[in-house]
Amino acid sequence: MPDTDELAAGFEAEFERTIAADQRIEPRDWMPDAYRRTLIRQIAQHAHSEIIGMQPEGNWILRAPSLRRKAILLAKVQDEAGHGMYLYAAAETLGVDREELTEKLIDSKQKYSSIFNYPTLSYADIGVIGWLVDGAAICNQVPLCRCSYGPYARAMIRICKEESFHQRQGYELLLAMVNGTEAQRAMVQESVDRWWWPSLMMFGPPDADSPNTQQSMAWGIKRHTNDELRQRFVDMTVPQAAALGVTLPDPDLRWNPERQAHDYGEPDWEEFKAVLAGSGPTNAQRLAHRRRAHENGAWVREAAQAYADKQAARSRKEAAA
Ligand code: BYC
Repeated sequence: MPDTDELAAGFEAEFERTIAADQRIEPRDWMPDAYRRTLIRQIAQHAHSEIIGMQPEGNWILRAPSLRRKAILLAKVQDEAGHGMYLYAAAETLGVDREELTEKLIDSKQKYSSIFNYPTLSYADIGVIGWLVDGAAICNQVPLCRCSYGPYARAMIRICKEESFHQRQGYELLLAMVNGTEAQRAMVQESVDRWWWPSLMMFGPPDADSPNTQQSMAWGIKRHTNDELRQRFVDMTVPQAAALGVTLPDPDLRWNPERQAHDYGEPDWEEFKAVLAGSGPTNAQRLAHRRRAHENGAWVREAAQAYADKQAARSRKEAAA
């Protein structure tokens, strides 16, 4: 019989083999604690982002300018709720429950994406969030469909399909606005000016300051570095901005024929750190709203628990009869 150390070494070797062969780790498989912790951190942060991310756009549902625009926005915000649910479900396969993750979010012990700490000041922000924020999300998330952890990778496939749809609806809205009045065009440009830099920050700190990238890439959780994905986003977005007739607010942005990529300016990393530390323009408001929603939902959780208890008692009685 192998002793405990031999068994542990065997499990670890199997894990390493699976990662090296680019196959998926599933919930039943042995995995190192640090791999599990990294996934819980990233998936929880991702789920929280989807849930908090409903707030900036939700702010415009009652003020959407037509029934069609309202229906589109409602559907998009509902999709974000669905993404949050898939992701909490993926996190649960790692042994944490949603209640615990929600508590951590509202106690500020876990993060959510920096981007949702900025306010939505005009209706153009709805189009720009779809175009830039969902656009950045797609660049970041498509490679996550190949993440080494099966449940996360599978959740990302559906999420990415919906995010591409969101990006197109945002772009379509902006196309309508830039083909409208001078005031509408100015509204779009003003919104792009506010969202451009925060969108670049979504990809995380520069590679040199990213403590998790190297290990996450070795484990196949991340497939590209933060800077690689940021570059991909800039290159994808520049021609889309030209087609819309808007200017991206970066004087250093230009095509570099040698690199076959755009050079671009440095985001304000001090601002990024301040937002992560909780002092962004809407951090306090977003968390207060989430706390309120959680408290207001207490009766739903209690009712669901009472129903589950009743069903369980009935099954026990039937089994005993
Ligand atoms: N915001 O070592 P790093 C959406 C944290 S929602 C906040 O590079 P990592 C949508 C990072 O967590 C889409 N925190 O980390 C929804 C780490 O924290 P710790 C949201 C950030 O994990 C509604 C520390 O900084 N997408 O699309 O290797 C409406 C050091 O960073 C951020 C995801 O969540 C940030 N921007 O890489 C519309 C994607 N960046 O260790 C749209 C999944 C970094 O101090 N996540 N941090 O606790 C990822 O791909 C990776 O976690 C990241 C960061 C690329 C974001």
